[in-house]
Amino acid sequence: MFQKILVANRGEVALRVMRAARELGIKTVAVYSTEDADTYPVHYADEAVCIGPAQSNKSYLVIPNIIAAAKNTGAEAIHPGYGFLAENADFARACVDNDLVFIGPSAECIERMGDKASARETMTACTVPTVPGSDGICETVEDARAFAERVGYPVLIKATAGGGGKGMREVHDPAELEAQFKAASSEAEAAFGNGGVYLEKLVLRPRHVEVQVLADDFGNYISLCERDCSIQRRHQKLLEEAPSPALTDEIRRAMGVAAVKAMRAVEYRNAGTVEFLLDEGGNFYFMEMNTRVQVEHPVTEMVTDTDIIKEQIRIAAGEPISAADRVPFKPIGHAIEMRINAEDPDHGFRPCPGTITKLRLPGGPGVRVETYLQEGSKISPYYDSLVAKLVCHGQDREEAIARAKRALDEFVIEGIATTIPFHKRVLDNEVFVAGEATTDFIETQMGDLL
Ligand code: MV4
Repeated sequence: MFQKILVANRGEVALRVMRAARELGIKTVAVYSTEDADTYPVHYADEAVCIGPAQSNKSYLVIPNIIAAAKNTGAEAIHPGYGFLAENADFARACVDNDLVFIGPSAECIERMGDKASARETMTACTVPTVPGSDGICETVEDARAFAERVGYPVLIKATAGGGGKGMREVHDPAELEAQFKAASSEAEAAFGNGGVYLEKLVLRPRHVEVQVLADDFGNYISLCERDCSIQRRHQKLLEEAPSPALTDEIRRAMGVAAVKAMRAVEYRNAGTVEFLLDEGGNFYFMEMNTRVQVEHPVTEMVTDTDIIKEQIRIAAGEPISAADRVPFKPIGHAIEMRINAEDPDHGFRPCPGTITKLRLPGGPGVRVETYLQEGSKISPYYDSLVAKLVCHGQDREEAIARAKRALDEFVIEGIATTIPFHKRVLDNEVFVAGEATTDFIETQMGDLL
């Protein structure tokens, strides 16, 4: 096992990783921008190294500074958290080139899954279901038109360098195809420097269901069941739950098998997630593979009684997954995560940086709060607005919802606006309570918020 690791991140995830390391008897090194000098994760770490000014592209995204911090402190491995450099193949490679272990998959896997058209081709080749569409990039409008006619309208044009919804265009009428193709391609070129697009049949009113997988050096590939992340606004997830209320045991099993097949096909190592779209007929299709640990991992931890971050560290150190003797996993009860963002839901979710003047965290059975906040904490305008995650577990979905409402009522954050009032409304919504929310939930059910 490692003696010391560096955490290349900030905020709640930096703290989460350090807590796991400490339980494993590993010393931790924090890196921080001048803006974050006085935050809890920096104080919590055994050592801390300043890597630059507030702007991420001068601190948390500067690969040489982070590598130097690791070398100078004698860290043996780097955990990237999520966001920042977590899915940057150059960073994974820079670690390896400097004799540091990157706690995540290989640079090759990151690269291969980062290109969405090639990820799709890889999945089709290993018989993981994909939405009918183009095999690879559509070079010309004529290409796109041929595929659209084959699979039938409506279709969705997607950027191969995209993901997370950027550079995506729906086409409902053949007459719009050319304009939307050109728009998607130039948007992708501007955003990613890669104008490549591909095409899929549009799945109507889908749910977003993703499977958490762990893979070690000993050939163990295990599925930790799924999360339902259908409650999103402009591709930002707001509430996630496990298990998905939309899956039967049969679909759950089939989706787990498909996810493991996807991971094996690319010889994946460490923790990863396979995203699927689930249609109204119970059919599921591969969307993307996320080659990092995700914000919503705690709901999976709660329903599988695992510590995903500790498993990641064990795997990276060449040890077997400790949960490997507990397969197949069957979810235990139900868990819901609510993202508490420093955003004002009454004003289009606009970011609300500021100082926390009062803070009371909820507690009691089945309640977990992931946060780096303390009374007096300043929420910086330089970074994303996630300030806490409230994760509630119950014996069943009904108890998890009741607990989540109770915990939200206990939660006091003064000095900034947060998404707490939004979550209270979701938990009271009849479509959500019935377990029937699809990806258009916020638009169709919370319309008055927009
Ligand atoms: C789709 C789709 C419908 N049909 N693909 C959005 C981001 C990217 N991960 C894939 N996305 C979608 N792909 C086909 N063929 C609908 C979406 C989509 C979506 C997916 C998951 C969660 C929220 C979403 C919101 C809008 C669109």
